[in-house]
Amino acid sequence: MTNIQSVQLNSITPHPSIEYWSVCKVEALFEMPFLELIYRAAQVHREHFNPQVIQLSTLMSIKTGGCPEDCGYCPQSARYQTGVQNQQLLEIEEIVEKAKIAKSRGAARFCMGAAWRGPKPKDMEKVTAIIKAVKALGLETCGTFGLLQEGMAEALKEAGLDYYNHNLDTAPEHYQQVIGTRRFDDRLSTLGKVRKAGLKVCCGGIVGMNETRKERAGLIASLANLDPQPESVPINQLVKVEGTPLENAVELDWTEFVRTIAVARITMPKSYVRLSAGRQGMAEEMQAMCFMAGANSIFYGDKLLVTDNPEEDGDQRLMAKLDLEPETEDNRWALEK
Ligand code: SAM
Ligand code: DTB
Ligand code: SF4
Repeated sequence: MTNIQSVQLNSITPHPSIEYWSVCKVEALFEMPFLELIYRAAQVHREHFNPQVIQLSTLMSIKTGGCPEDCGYCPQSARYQTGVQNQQLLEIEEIVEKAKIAKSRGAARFCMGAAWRGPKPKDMEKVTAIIKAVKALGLETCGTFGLLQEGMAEALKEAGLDYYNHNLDTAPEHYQQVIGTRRFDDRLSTLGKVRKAGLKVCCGGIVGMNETRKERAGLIASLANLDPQPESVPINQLVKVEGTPLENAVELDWTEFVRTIAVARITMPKSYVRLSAGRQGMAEEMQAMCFMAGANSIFYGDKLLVTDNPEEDGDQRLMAKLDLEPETEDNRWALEK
């Protein structure tokens, strides 16, 4: 265990854009005494955000299953028998209907996911029309469509996309153990295109994929060293789906997941840290601890892409018990603070 004093205090104060996070420095945060780590993360959270507020995003799968990639965690890969029903790109009307419902239930952002390695040029006309229609409802828009070819990020931006979600997923050293059909650098290259087009970046990863703590620190360091840092950082706990290569991954202790949230908060002080996949199996107490550790965003709605998420009613009850409110333009503190 690291002595609290040995983790330099200046590593939690401003200038993230010029601070380099070595894996060692991130590992040292992971090794802090648990409650000190949470306390430190809670302090950083309060420097930049209203701690009573949670950003709500609703997810919808707009193209499901049949993906050619071999991501070892994913129920939508065509290579694994997971029972997921394939569905071609949905029609605009069906997506707009779901987006309206999400908005009426209090979601501020609508995230659309497609089980592609990346969009084909022929998909872009329909995808951009979908984004325009959702944006017209007055929702923030986010898309996660995989690797982008030249010019695609600009077309998405032009259509009204606010955020692009593209996760690093795991540490560079662990990447090839989980995914064989692309490289970590391919992800960085798409993230570069997304930034260049002026889109906001949503980029995070998954924990609980048999990685070591050092590899978890490697994932967080890779995210924190993106310059600028991502506006939004989803931290997913692996949803173990039968039929995927990771269905029997070793269960991580809950404290290790909460530590990961806290370390993400400390290293990326101005980013929204989203407590993402895996909430369905989490006790309310654990989720509350994640909020204390600096998580300030969730996926809201009873489905993620193909797996279950807590019901909206349950989330509303939990937020009420914790005196948390959904984020609106009025209760949000300036990101630049
Ligand atoms: N195909 C695109 C891609 O891979 O970027 C977009 C959709 S993909 C399903 C989006 C993200 O979902 C992945 O990057 C991964 O982080 C997350 N994900 C997929 N399956 C998961 C699982 N079983 N548990 C937790 N997160 C998962
Ligand atoms: C992210 O980081 N997590 C979301 C979203 N971005 C697209 C996806 C979670 C997927 C969980 C498994 C499933 O339902 O497919
Ligand atoms: Fe395809 Fe994305 Fe699933 Fe990988 S994570 S198999 S790229 S849908």
